[in-house]
Amino acid sequence: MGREAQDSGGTLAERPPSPALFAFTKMSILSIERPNMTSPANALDLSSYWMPFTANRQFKKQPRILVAAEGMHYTREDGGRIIDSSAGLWCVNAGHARPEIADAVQRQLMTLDYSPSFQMGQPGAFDLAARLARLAPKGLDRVFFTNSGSESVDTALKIALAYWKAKGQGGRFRIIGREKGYNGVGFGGISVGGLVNNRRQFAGQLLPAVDHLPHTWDLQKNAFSRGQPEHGVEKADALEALIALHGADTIAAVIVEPVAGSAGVLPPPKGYLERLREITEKHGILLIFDEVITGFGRVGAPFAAERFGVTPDLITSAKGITNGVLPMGAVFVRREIHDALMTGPDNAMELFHGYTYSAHPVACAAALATLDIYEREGLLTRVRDIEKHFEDAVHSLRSKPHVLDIRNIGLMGAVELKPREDGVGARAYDLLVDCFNSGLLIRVAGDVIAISPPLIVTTDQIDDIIAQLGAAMDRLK
Ligand code: PXG
Repeated sequence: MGREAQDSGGTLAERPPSPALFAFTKMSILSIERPNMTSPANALDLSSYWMPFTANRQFKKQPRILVAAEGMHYTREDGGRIIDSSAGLWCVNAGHARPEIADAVQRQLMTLDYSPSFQMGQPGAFDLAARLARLAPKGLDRVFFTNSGSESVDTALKIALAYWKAKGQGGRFRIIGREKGYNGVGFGGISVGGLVNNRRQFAGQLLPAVDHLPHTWDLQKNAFSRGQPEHGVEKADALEALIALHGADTIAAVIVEPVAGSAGVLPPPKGYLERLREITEKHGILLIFDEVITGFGRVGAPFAAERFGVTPDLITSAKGITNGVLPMGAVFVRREIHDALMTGPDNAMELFHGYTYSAHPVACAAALATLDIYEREGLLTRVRDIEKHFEDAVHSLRSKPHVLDIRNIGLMGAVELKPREDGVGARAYDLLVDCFNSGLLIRVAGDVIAISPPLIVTTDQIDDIIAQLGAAMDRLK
């Protein structure tokens, strides 16, 4: 028995194998035959794991367990393969199980597994920041590392506040978010965000000096829009009204997703982001784009800022930065904002902020290997070549039962269903279960089905996803 085994009271090898792991091992060996296996979930103890954003009791009565993934597909515990139409949770942009990333991670683990990020550095952090700075819109070439989108959002908000303090304008403390916005789940993120379910359990302790722009969803005028909707540029003018109400000199920043993701794919109305930029510039307010979903190629450019030709002052990112394989996020900051904080004596810390795992060496290695793949395979711009095919495919579902709206931009599509009498989300949940069992992983939010496959998806695979989804919609009550 090895020393570790004695110390820890048992290695993995000594314990009875987890049923899921057992299933996976069996499947790897028998992957050609793919035998019908009985459900190992029956043997799993499901009780201790409190699952995030999940109806735990419903799930545990009818669990859906994934045990492996490769390329465009997941493998269920019964050995069935299902095509991934959501890139995991919008993050696996280069597809699953890329050996280059696995190799880089393994090498890094055996070279420098962890190193402190405060008062110390490691080469990967500097390499990655420099590389990301070259990808980012011009001027946003200073990079702060986090471990998630939520941390990126809170970091960006804190940088915005610290910037104004450093400029002697600490009276600019107010932050403007947007209705239906999803900016993660930290207190900062849910305060500026605008999805009521994410806020109401915590109401009473949200950030106080926050206001919201109206959302841009307009079914009456924009239903079944392809790409950016025609109507709604004037929704940006609401910022002028908030400025008139609060005074520009109290507003630090405006934060919006360039394309609202979790709210159900709401592309910006034509001219809307330009108008927001114009107004923020006029009043000296910082503009933050939350690109946790749209960053890293999802809309056909490294960042949505580049796709739409509107440059904010800060960009938050995460997800696709490591192809989803390890947690990481990054905040891109305009150089002048960074430089405004680089004042005072050299031995003074400029920003009292950071995480134990900021610029984690293994995450940096994964991100560098991911960027290699993105660049080598042209994935950060590939979506421009396939988005017309994707758009036509998604909109071909228009005549299916229960469809209320269809929207798309880049490789983000949404099919919104009419809610059923037994509750918002019930119909889409039934669809998710049917799809899962019949061979398709979809992501639903309320009654909106979001389709956002890995950026490696072929046009044939897009057709397969839409055919499977359409067939499941035909079966839907
Ligand atoms: N900002 C945006 C725009 C996001 O979409 C976050 C911040 C928070 O990221 P983290 O890494 O803290 O989760 C997100 C996350 C979905 C879905 O299906 C969306 C997200 C996460 C999980 C599911 O809509 N977005």
